Amino acid sequence: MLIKSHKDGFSHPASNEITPQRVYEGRRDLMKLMATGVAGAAMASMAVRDARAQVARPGKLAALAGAKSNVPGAVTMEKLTAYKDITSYNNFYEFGADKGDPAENAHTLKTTPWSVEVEGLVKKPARYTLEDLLKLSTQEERIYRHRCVEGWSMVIPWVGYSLSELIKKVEPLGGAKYVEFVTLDDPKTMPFVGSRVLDWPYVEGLRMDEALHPLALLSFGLYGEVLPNQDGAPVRLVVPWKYGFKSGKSLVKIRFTDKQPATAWNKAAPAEYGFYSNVNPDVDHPRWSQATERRIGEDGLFAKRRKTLMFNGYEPQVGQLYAGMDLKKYF
Ligand SMILES: Nc1nc2c(c(=O)[nH]1)N[C@H]1C(S)=C(S)[C@@H](COP(=O)(O)O)O[C@H]1N2
Ligand SMILES: [Mo]
Repeated sequence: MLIKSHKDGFSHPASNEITPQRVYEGRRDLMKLMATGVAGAAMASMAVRDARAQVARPGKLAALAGAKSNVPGAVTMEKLTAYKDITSYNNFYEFGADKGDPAENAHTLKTTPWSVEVEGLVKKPARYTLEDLLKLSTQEERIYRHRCVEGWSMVIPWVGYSLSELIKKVEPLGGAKYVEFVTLDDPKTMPFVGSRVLDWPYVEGLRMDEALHPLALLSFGLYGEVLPNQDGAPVRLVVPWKYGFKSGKSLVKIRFTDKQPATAWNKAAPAEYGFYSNVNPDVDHPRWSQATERRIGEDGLFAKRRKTLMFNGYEPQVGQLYAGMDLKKYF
């Protein structure tokens, strides 16, 4: 059943007890009720709830509304990972290599002013300010599974719109076969870009048809709020059928090219991280199996690892992109 009990969602806790996740889930329950036509007095409390949420938000993040998505596969009904886990267990090497480092260090990231340069093989190269980007298309909520190559996973309610919306606006030329994503490389605000783990800036890439797939998301928020810095503020990519490292954070440049981009992890360890990096339980990492995953938040004593799904469960939507390709060779 989709409808949850009222007990947890609609009680009236003191404002200091409200976490972004509780506010959000209350709203989510309400939306489900409204969809079934059962909403009543609960609606009136929404404004109050929102006002309280402003006070209760620890990071003082602004609300970012996302309409429901109609893109097939864009909303999984699986249990959401807690806001706290999504924002405190991160990979963002510019701020350190431990999972807790980004939450601790990324407050130095300066997200205003911000702009994204669109260049290369396009008819309309342009520099988009963040404000331009936010207005470019309708923000939607996408609830995606997120699978890190290290073997853990989450379920994250992102807010954003399909990357294809931006691509259509800039009109790629016929010769554009790939898209390169360059992320911020600022030694003044990012303490670890001097480290030699990676060749900075962090660069990622997609084939043009992958970039145009409606599930490839340009994201500005999560849990109905703007992205916290540690999750890639103010704008990042989310490619749900690929390992997490394909989803570059804090994007500053999008470049259209005729050659497969040299990507950060592929350059650092080509035998371990391929260009495609589609989630694939049958292709192990040279140092560990990819057959199963640990869902963050489920790590109690009796928690079982889950089976990892082909293309992270998005095979019905994206399988066609790879028809006839040897996925062991093009891993
Ligand atoms: N710029 C940049 N983007 C990045 C990374 C990074 O280190 N730097 N890490 C990647 C990896 S390995 C993962 S799993 C995801 C993590 O995103 P999250 O912390 O929002 O869950 O971001 C990806 N994007
Ligand atoms: Mo990752």
